[in-house]
Amino acid sequence: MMKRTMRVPALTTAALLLLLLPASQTQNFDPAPIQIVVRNSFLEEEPLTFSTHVVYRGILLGAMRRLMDSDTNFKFTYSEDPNYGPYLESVNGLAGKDEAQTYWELLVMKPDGTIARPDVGIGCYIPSANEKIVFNFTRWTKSETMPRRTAKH
Ligand code: B12
Repeated sequence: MMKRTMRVPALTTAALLLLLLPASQTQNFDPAPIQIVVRNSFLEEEPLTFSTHVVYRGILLGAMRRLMDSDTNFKFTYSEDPNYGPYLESVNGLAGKDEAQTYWELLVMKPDGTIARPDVGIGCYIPSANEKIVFNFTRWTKSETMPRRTAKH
């Protein structure tokens, strides 16, 4: 009997609290839709665009794997760096080559059109909803490798 009278007010209070929470404080755990754009900076070709998603706070590599499993037009390979994790080696059969100083650069276009160059790779980057992840096949410049031991780029 005692238990019953304690429970009802506690539940009511919890329900009331939920109702009173401002929308800004309720979290959205939905998957985030993103696009993956594959671009070769040496060719005039139209970039390829794919739609996929990341799970809540999921990493880009997860979305790439999901896309590769569901769409035969998107393939990639990566190697495992002992310090920095997954390094994107090839996309759709085209691989970066040290001798030619080519690599797949990771860029991100935000919904407002601004382009950023993440300072982490595909295994650490956590995309936000509606970002366009751009894999840009390009060549690195001397300034990117000269300050090897000290600088960031
Ligand atoms: C040179 C360099 C590059 C060159 C490497 C070319 C080459 N073959 O020499 C190029 C331009 C290709 C490059 C690319 C990228 N890089 Co870089 N790179 C460096 C730099 C300046 C020096 C690395 C080096 O030569 N070390 C000395 C050698 C002897 O050691 P090493 O272990 O053999 O070095 C290898 C690894 O560092 C690897 N590598 C280089 N960059 C990256 C990035 C990732 C994510 C991985 C897994 C491996 C990796 O390539 C090196 C040569 O084989 C470092 C910063 C620094 N000062 O250390 C950043 C650094 C390692 N790069 C970084 C990043 C973020 C990237 C990119 C993701 C940038 C982008 N947005 O596109 C891409 C990788 C994209 C991909 N395909 O996965 C970050 C990594 C941070 C992190 N925790 O993930 C660093 C620390 C710079 C930073 N922003 O702080 N990079």
